[in-house]
Amino acid sequence: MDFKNLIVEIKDGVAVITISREKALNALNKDVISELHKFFSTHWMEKDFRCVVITGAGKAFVAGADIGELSELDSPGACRTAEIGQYVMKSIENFPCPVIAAINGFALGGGCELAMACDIRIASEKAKLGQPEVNLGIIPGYGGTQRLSRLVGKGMAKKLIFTGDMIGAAEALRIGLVDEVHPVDELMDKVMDLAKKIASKSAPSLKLAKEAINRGLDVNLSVGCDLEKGAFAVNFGYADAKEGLKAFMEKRAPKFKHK
Ligand code: CO8
Repeated sequence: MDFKNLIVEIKDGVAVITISREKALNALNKDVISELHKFFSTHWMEKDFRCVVITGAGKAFVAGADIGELSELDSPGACRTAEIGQYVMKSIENFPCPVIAAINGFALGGGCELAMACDIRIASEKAKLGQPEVNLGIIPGYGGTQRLSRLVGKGMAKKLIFTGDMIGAAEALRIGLVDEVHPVDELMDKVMDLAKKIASKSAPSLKLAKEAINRGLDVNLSVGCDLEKGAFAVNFGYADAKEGLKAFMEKRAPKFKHK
């Protein structure tokens, strides 16, 4: 698949997507959004990888939506732009394998929203995160008002969104916006270790676990446990479940076929 703004490398069961629009700190313009859409909507039945990593080229993860493009929008245009961007964020959130954000630098506005649509966020010590939209007289539009409060709680989300302040990686870790922080030169090794470990598990069980967690967060505990029960039952229809359980009984490592 040919992209102008994404570099995609697939190795050891992991697809690494590097957003590469360095002159604008990887800002999400229409082309980047459309290429992300292309990747996440056409790889549903992918056999070559079982985990995805998203990172940015240069000193930024993603410094936001493209401000030049935003400055041209009227109200219907803003609605459509938010709709398309949110659709892409949801396609990442619902992608049938785990997606890790490797936050190498600035993750601001739409960049922070992109990271929040991923399953796990790992940051470098130099990362800076925030929702600075109020500084531009606008609000987040790619799900930030919704996902940030779910991740860090209502008060902290309001503080970040109302002030537009950037926070460093240590503070992001403290409030639960990122899950791990590593020195800059170790970031990708740590992320790849985690991604390869995840990719070594059974693909159907990763997919079912991701679905159960995501859907469960939108419903009450009792309905969530019902969802889990259904997913648990479905899981037993896959050969990998038989293999994993059998391998334990036979005191050997499982050989998952991802089906
Ligand atoms: N959009 C477009 N260009 C950008 C962006 C951006 N978000 N961020 C940086 N750039 C460009 C700069 O204009 C500059 O270009 P040039 O060299 O041509 O002047 C280049 O990238 C390098 O940037 P700086 O020189 O500013 O680099 P610094 O290291 O001095 O500063 C910062 C880095 C602090 C990250 C700074 O660039 C900055 O503040 N950027 C804007 C951050 C921001 O406000 N992001 C939020 C944008 S709004 C948003 O994301 C809304 C999401 C929802 C949209 C919903 C659709 C309706």
